[in-house]
Amino acid sequence: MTSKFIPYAQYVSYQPEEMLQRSKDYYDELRRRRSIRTFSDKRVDKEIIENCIRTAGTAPSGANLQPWHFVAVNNKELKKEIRLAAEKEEYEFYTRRASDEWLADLQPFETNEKKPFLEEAPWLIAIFEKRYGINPDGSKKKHYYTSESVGIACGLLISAIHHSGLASLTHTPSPMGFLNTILDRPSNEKPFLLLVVGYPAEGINIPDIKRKGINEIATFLLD
Ligand code: IYR
Repeated sequence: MTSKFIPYAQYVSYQPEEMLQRSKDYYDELRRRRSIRTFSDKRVDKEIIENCIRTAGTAPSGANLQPWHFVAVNNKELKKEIRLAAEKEEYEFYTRRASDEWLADLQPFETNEKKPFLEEAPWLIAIFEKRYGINPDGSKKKHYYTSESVGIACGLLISAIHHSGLASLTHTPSPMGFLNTILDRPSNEKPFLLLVVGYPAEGINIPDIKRKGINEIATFLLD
C-alpha cells in the first residue's frame, strides 16, 4: 500500500509562558484523580462515555492497527453477571492464589473479594486487547505492540473520564476470561482491564497514599 501524507494542520502552538502554565494546569488537574471503590448509582449520559472512548481511540498504536475494543455496559443484568463472575475469581485470589507478600501489599487498600461497585456504578467499560485481527477471508492479521497500545489507550480513557468530572476504578479480576463469555467477544480479544465509571458515593474516604516525587521517578541527563 502506498502511503499518503497530508499537512499537519491541526497542530496548535503556544508561547513558552503559556506552555509552562498549561503543563502546570494539566498536572494540577490529573493529580486530583484518585481511584475509588464506592460509587453512587447516579446515572451518567451515554454520550459522555462515548466521547471518552473516542478520546481513547486517538491513542497511538503499533502500525496504527488500533488493536482495542471497548464494551460499555450499563445493563443491570450484565453488570450483575460480571459482579458474580468477578467475585468468584476474587474469592479464589484472596483465599488461595495471592501470596502473603501480595496480600500484605494490598492491606492499606482494605480490598476484599466483595465487589458491589460492579453493580452500583452506572457504567463498566471492559477493554479488550485484540492480540491479532481477522482478515475478511478469516485468516489471522498480525498485530504489533498490542499491550503497549491498549495500555496507552486506557491511560487516555482514564484521563478523559477524570476530565469529564467522573471517577473510575481500574479493576483487574484475574483471570478475566469470563468477560469474553458474558460480553460475547471473540477469542482473538483478550480482556485487558475492567474500568468502573461513575460518581463517587457521597462522603467516601480514600486511602491516604502518596505519589513519588519527580526526583524518584525521573532522571534528567543534561548538557
Ligand atoms: N484484583 C484484586 C486484588 C487487587 C490487586 C491489586 I495489584 C490492586 O492494586 C488492587 C486489588 C481486587 O480487585 O481486589
